[in-house]
Amino acid sequence: TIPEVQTAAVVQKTGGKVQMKHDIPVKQPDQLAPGECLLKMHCTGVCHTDLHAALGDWPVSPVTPLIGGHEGVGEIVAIGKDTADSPVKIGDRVGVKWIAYSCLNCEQCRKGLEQNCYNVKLSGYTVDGTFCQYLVSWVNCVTPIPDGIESEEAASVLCAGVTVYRALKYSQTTTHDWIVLPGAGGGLGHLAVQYAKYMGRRVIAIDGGQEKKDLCLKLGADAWIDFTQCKDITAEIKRITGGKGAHAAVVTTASSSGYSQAVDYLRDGGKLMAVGLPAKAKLEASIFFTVFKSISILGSYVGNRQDAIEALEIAAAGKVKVFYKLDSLSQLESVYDLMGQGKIAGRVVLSMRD
Ligand code: 8ID
Ligand code: ZN
Repeated sequence: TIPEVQTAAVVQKTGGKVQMKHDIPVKQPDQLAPGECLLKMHCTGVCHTDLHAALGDWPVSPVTPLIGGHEGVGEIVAIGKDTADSPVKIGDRVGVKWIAYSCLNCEQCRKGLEQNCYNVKLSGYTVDGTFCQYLVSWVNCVTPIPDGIESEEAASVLCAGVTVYRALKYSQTTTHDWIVLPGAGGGLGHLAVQYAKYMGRRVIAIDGGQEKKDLCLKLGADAWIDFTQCKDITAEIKRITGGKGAHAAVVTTASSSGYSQAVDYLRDGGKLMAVGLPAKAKLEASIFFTVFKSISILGSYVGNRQDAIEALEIAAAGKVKVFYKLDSLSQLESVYDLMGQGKIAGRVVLSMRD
């Protein structure tokens, strides 16, 4: 049976605290529109994007009251009546990603750029997200979770995994190329290390502190640089790469400092994949050397449905593992505190199972 109300983690006003609310209405099966489905959530990862949303520090504001969260896994318990050609059915385990809904009919969708759909809905930003027990989603936009991967393991693949998988896929690098990963010890970064190694790249991991160093090296990074200690990151990367610099960088830091030397440490023809979303920062790069070195700077924004399926398949095959600490939904506020201080190695996943 589907309850009338549920528990969710709510931010009333951006910048405020997270409150656990126990009286949030659950949309009942007969209220679902065609194409909608209702999920009973198992768990959700906590992404740094959720913290940006809770703080309201981005140039585009989220809805309030805000139920955040956008890397969740649950089970379909109802589908709206008159839903035609649903690719999923009641009982299926599915994932919800940042792109809650894309129309699949506009120019961007037709080109496969579903992230940039003109009618997009964003989980935990423009529509309710996964920090709840029951969530309305859309049958065409949920991601089927393959057998052979636990929900808790799959959750963070749906944002962190998909995002770095796509950034690497479009980095125009090849086997044995050097990729620099600033933010390598964080949620996105630690998966980037693994997807990059799976793709046969050589990885220079950059982050701070012993725990993240141990994690990155355990996950297969070829070299490590501690940004809190290294005086000259460009020189160190040049040294590691035999004087030439790296072929690409996938920057996943939530602060702008991770971007600062990228154009300097890339070799000629290098690609800078911009992924991390510091609040108000500008990208600082020498125009002269961007041109003179034929550098490409590319923004990479989550991924489409196909990217999600591919990223999950690789994880379900055991090639990439989410390093996570399991907690309960009620701990979200303290997770944000640690995240803000850069103290989380890997991810935190919150359980909604009873
Ligand atoms: O589609 C996208 N482009 C997308 C998708 C998902 C998330 C973008 N993001 C954005 C988030 O909004 C956030 O701004 O990517 C950023 C990273 O998200 P995350 O991986 O969830 O955050 P985290 O777990 O806090 O990891 C960030 C890591 O960066 C390190 C920190 O120590 C932490 O481990 N870091 C920082 I902050 N400054 C650094 C620096 N200068 C640094 N590492 C190296 N050099
Ligand atoms: Zn995210």
